Amino acid sequence: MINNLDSKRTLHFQKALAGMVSAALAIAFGELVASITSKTTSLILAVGELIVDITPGDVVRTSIETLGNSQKVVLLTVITILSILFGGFLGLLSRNHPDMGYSLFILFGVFGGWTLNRDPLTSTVAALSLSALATLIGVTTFFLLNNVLDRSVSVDFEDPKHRYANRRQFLNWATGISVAAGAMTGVGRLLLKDDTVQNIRENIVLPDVKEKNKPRTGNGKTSESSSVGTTTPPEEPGLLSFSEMNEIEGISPYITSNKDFYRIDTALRVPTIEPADWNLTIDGLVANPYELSYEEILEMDFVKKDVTLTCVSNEVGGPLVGNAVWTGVPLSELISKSEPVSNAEQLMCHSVDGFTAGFPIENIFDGRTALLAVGMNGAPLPVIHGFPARLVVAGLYGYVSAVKWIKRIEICEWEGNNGYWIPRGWSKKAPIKIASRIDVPRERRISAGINAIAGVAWAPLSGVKSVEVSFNSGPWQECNLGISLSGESWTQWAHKWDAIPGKYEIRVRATDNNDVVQSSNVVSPAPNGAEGFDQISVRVV
Ligand SMILES: Nc1nc2c(c(=O)[nH]1)N[C@H]1C(S)=C(S)[C@@H](COP(=O)(O)O)O[C@H]1N2
Ligand SMILES: [Mo]
Repeated sequence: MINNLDSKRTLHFQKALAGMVSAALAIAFGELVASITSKTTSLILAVGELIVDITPGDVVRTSIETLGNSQKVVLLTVITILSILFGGFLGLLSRNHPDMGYSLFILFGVFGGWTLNRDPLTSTVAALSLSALATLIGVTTFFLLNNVLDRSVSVDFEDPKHRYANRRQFLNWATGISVAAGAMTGVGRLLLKDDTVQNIRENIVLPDVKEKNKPRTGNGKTSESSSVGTTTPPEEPGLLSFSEMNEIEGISPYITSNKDFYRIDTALRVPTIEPADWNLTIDGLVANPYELSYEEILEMDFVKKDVTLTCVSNEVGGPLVGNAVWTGVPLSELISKSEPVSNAEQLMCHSVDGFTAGFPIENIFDGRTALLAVGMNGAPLPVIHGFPARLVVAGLYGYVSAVKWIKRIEICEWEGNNGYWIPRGWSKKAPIKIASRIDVPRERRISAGINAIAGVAWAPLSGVKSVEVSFNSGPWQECNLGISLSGESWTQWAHKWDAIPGKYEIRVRATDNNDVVQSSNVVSPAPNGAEGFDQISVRVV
């Protein structure tokens, strides 16, 4: 009797195992194929994309918009585990309802194919073939394993020797298939490390720039990559040079290096694009739609501009902001050439991975920097920042403007045409709000004496006029400002503090060149950007 119960439980476990192993093999096949060819994405990624897409905007809009790299890995891992567990469930189900087990397995494959087909980089043919093959492999494995099991059951109580032999045979199979699935996934991961695009990128030489930023000196970190002129910057009282500012330990450098620049996007796998296979289409409400290749873009006249880019999801004091030197072609030239017609109101920009962002067409003609950028801090755009080309529009949050891996600029009307984040609860018009951040001191305990309080502030497009700090809600005290080359980029600020022992709450606020003072209202990032004063607590000992 005990023996009977025991083997029943074992059988359940084995049925579940058969389902899990079969699902794992099908998934692993999908991973392997997706890494061999760029014609399709993987089944797991496709399901991940579906989840990111359908997540209701107002529930988790912030967490999805700012989905970090580690969260992406967690998401994909959870999907993989759940899919394998579902396979286990189908295994159990097939014990009493084999037809249902197999049908659901196939349906699972159909669902996978449907999600694959949604992926903008996967053609319908590729989606159908991959999902059909993966399902076939999964179902066949499931069938074979079930057969081995059923054989072991039929002889179960007659001859223990047989039983064990069959059980061992089943476990050997299950182990073998698991190892095969693991190996397929592993090989896939290795193949994915393909650095063709990275190599192409590294060998690109960006052309020289005709129009330059105003001269700047002093910042050793950026002298190579940014436009260094011949005159020295104006010696305004109260303005600290770049080198003086950058000497303050812990302050954000005036130029954020490519490796330190924040990254935000919905891409679960970074699009890798060979410039030779790529072009940019400008069409829609225009008299002269046209296409541009990467080569053609490199032959145009380039400009180089410092622009601060920030994410609407950045919390007060948060890290999702950076200032870089962008090289590229003014959008005003590119769009004028397409001859927009009279009801042209919006640039709807599409990326190769299906992301979209739209902003008013007047923003490219109102004098601000609005670029099709191919260079970042003197180098071709890093792959994660949109190689081969992206948009950078001063004064607008990234989600309405800064499309990476761009492939199309569609000129359209304002009404009825919405970018990716708009139906998900974010504002359609999204100018960057005035903000300031305390970078220094980083420690919560500092020693008495002279200390620096320092950070960055931004207020596109007018620029930062002044920054003040306040101790324990006391009077606002004016800070020293660093040099800022235009209102489009941030300004470093610093305050020399002769600290005496005690506990301090330190707050910062900025004022822009239109005399707009940063407000103390606390506002969360959704729907159009955070507000409030950044604040730190320090103890002076
Ligand atoms: N293709 C694509 N471009 C995109 C996004 C995206 O999800 N996909 N996110 C936008 C958002 S929300 C921001 S804040 C900026 C961030 O650019 P970065 O990663 O280079 O800092 O890219 C924008 N461009
Ligand atoms: Mo963003």
